[in-house]
Order: sequence, then structure tokens, then C-alpha cells
Amino acid sequence: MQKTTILFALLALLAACTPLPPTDLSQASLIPYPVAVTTGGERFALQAQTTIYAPPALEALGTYLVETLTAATRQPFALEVGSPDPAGKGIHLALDANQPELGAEGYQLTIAEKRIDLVASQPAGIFRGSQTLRQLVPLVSRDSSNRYWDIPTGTITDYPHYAYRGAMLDVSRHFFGVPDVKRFIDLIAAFKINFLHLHLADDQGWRIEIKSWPQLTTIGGRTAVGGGPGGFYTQDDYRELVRYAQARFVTIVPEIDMPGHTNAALASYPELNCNGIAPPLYTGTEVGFSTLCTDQEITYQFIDDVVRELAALTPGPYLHIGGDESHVTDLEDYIPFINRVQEIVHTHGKQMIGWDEVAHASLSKSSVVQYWAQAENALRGTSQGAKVILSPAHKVYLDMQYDSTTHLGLHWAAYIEVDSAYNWSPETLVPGLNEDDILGLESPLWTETVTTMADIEYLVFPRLLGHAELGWSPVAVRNWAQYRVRLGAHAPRLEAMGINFYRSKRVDWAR
Ligand code: IFG
Repeated sequence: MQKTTILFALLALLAACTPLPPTDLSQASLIPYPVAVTTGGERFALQAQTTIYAPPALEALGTYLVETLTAATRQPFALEVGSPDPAGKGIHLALDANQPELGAEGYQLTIAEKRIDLVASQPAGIFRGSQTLRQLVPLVSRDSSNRYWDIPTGTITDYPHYAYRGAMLDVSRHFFGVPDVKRFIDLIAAFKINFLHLHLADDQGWRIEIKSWPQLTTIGGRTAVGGGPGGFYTQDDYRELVRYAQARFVTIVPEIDMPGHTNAALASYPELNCNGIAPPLYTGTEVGFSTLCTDQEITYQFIDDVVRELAALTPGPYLHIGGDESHVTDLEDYIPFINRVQEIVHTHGKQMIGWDEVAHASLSKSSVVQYWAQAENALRGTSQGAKVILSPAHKVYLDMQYDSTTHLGLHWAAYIEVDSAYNWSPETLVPGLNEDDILGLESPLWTETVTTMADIEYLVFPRLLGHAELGWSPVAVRNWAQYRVRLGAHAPRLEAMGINFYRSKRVDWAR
């Protein structure tokens, strides 16, 4: 036998005998960080033979997990539906109604050397736990054999701090087609974001087909900021986005901004204008210059038709009616307008969300105030029994530049570096706002300066990961010094996902 062959044989024998170093699950760079992690010190060797087991009710989630693990390892894993492994090995998904403390989205992940159990009280918890498991699979296998991906053993018990953890995409200033929005859904779902707010109509573009008012898209959808081609979602496109989001336990919140931010609608139908004259399509970036005609009945017929059609397409509980920057709508007209629109939203079975100015109206307890600019409006809202979603522009507006050198975005609210985006507390941001009045937080991306998916990713990532942690993780685990280490370790994962993320100098990015 050749000397080299003998040498390799000895090395392989040595490797096989050498005990692998212990692992520590609590040191895993998980984002958002779980509620409770205990380490087992050993490893579960994920390999091609590993089988995923799921009951029939979780077949789709089992398929999703197989696809996720295959993408991570290039191994084709098998899914067994309804027949657990008699030897108990493999990855087992299960629903357990006897763990109500996990809530709608919580899960328990138990990793032993030969078996992983992912248990939840509801299917959403299996999906959320799958994102954690995905982050535990190392990006490279144990050795050059490319056969073992070592997952640290231990247990994770986890559930969200806030029920509403959102991201908003403005598809009006610039339009983004179905494939881009689907990618956006994939990326936000990977970090346990569970609401996608689509800003579907504004001065520059109307982006959703309304069959009873077709010119909203045939005229109002024509263009965008800068005068380039616009676009719109047919109702089938929108249904496809809703389906895609639902499969990832993301709920879509559609927004039709009104009475301001309505030039696209006004340009589409002269009869919607108080003077009966349709203004030209608008391709600039000013705000606050448009208003629906609040004292004409046709306006409310229009709104009822739009809300009816949109509500029928939207399984989620919320319909967002905007209400921001209505600078040319007198307050004494604005208030009854919002009150009436709130009624229309209720008649079509939805709860109203509005930007914080809507708190000047008479809000019902089912309504939600999205605080973006005036903290006192958040308190105006809760004093009426409404709830609050926190979107403080100086902390979560993802169209804000990172610093003065960022080639995209604005800075009217603030420059928001990665540490600043993370270093705040939803619980104490607004003095006097009670914790149980806060549904959660949402990070809007306005797209005046954003035209491509790469632009979206550059502004959204990595700041959204910090917001995902502020929304999901308990107060005790949220601190920048510790989070920034985990964030830095995520760089190879973000690269593996093809995300064009901003490499802030405030973070030590792993290679
Ligand atoms: N404010 C406007 C947005 C957008 C934004 C850009 C709200 C609620 C400034 N309204 O934010 O339409 O123009 O940062």
C-alpha cells in the first residue's frame, strides 16, 4: 500500500476517534433571540439520511422545512407524513394543545443527539421554530466530506413579546412586481416578522385593480416618481401575494391612503375632484398637496367600493386608510371624513388602521393608531380605547439614510445607523403609553428614492433584524453590545441568502 494511502487511512482513523469539541446552544447567533435557551453540549448531526416526520396537519410545513434544510445543505431530505420513526430518530414536527403558554406563534425546540422535536400549539409556531432551526444549521458541514451539519443540542422555549411585528413596502412611489414582493416576504419571514403592510395608493401611483373603478389603474397606475413606468397588481396578483404571505404566516395589511396622498385617484376620475377637473399625474416627491372632496357623496361611494373590493381580497383583520399629511383638508372636514371612513371599514368587516393623525377623529376601540410623527396622537388614540403600532420615524423609517454618505434615502427624521435603529425600547418610547395598548412595531420603507430590489435590501437590511428582535424578544435579552455580536455572525447567512445588506462600521462582520 502506498505511504500516502496509509497516511490518509491513519488520519481518517484519528479523526473518527477524536471526540468532537463540545457545543453551546446558548452561544448560537440567533436573531431574534429566544426567550429561553438551555445547552446540551452535544450535537445532532444533520445528514442526508435524516428524515423529517410530520402529522398530516403539518404536511405543508414539513415540506417547507425539507426545502429550507435542502437549500442550506444541498441534501435532499425525506419527509414522512403520519408515520413517526419507530426508532425515534430524525426531526419530528408536532402540535400540542397542552402548551397554551406558547400562544399562537410560540414553539419548543428540543435538540438531542439523535432526534429533534419541534412542537407548537398552533401551526404558526412550527413555522417560527423552523426559522430558528434554519439559523442553527451551520453554513458549512463538519468536514470536507460535506456530509454532517452539526446542530448544537439543547432546548429552546420561545414566543413573541409583541403580536404585531411588521414591515411596510411603499409600492406607490415606485412599483415592485409580484416576484420582488414575494422575495420581500421570504426575507422578512426569516426573522419572524408577521405583518406586511402594502402602501398601495398615493399621489404618484394607484397599484391595485378595483373593478368598479378601472381607471384607478389604467390611468392612476401609469407612472411613478421620476416619470418612469408604473404598474399595478391585478386582483389575481394580489390574491397570489396574500396566498404566498399566508403560507409563511405573514398577514397582509393593504393601505389606501386618504383623504390626502390621493393625486393618482384624483387624476383618474375628474368627478372625484371638488372642481370636477382631474389634475395631471404626479411624478414628484412633494407631499400634502392633494385631498379627496370630503363634502361630495360620490367620494364616499368611491371609498365604499374600494374598501368593499379590497376587504373581499384580504383575509387579514386590518385595512389601513392612511390619513397622514392631509395638509389641504381642513380639520373640521378631516374629522367627519375619518369617522365616516371608519364606519365604511367596519361595514366590510375589517378593523381600521390609520397614521397617527386619525387620532383627532372619534376612534372605535377596534381601531389602531400607527404612531409615526406625533407621539401625543398615540395617547389621543389610546385615550379613546384604540391600540397603537409604533413606527417612530426617527427609529424605524427604513428610507432614512444610515449616515450622510448613504446614496439612497432621506434624512428629514434622522440619520439611522444600525445601532441607533436597535437602541431604543418600544416599552418606554412614549411616556404614558401603557404596554398593553401597544400591539407592536412596524418598519416602513418609503420608496421615493428606491427603485430596485437591491435598493430595498440595502436600506432594509440589517436594520430590520434589530426591529424584529425588538418586536419578538423579551426585554432582558435586548442589548446592543450582545446583539451586535450575533448580527456580525449573521453576515455569511445574509450573503448566502443573496441579500445586498449594508455593512455598517458599527458591527464586526464575520467572513
Ligand atoms: N412621510 C409620508 C410618507 C413618505 C415619508 C418619506 C408618512 C406617514 C414621509 N407619510 O410617513 O408618504 O413620503 O420618509
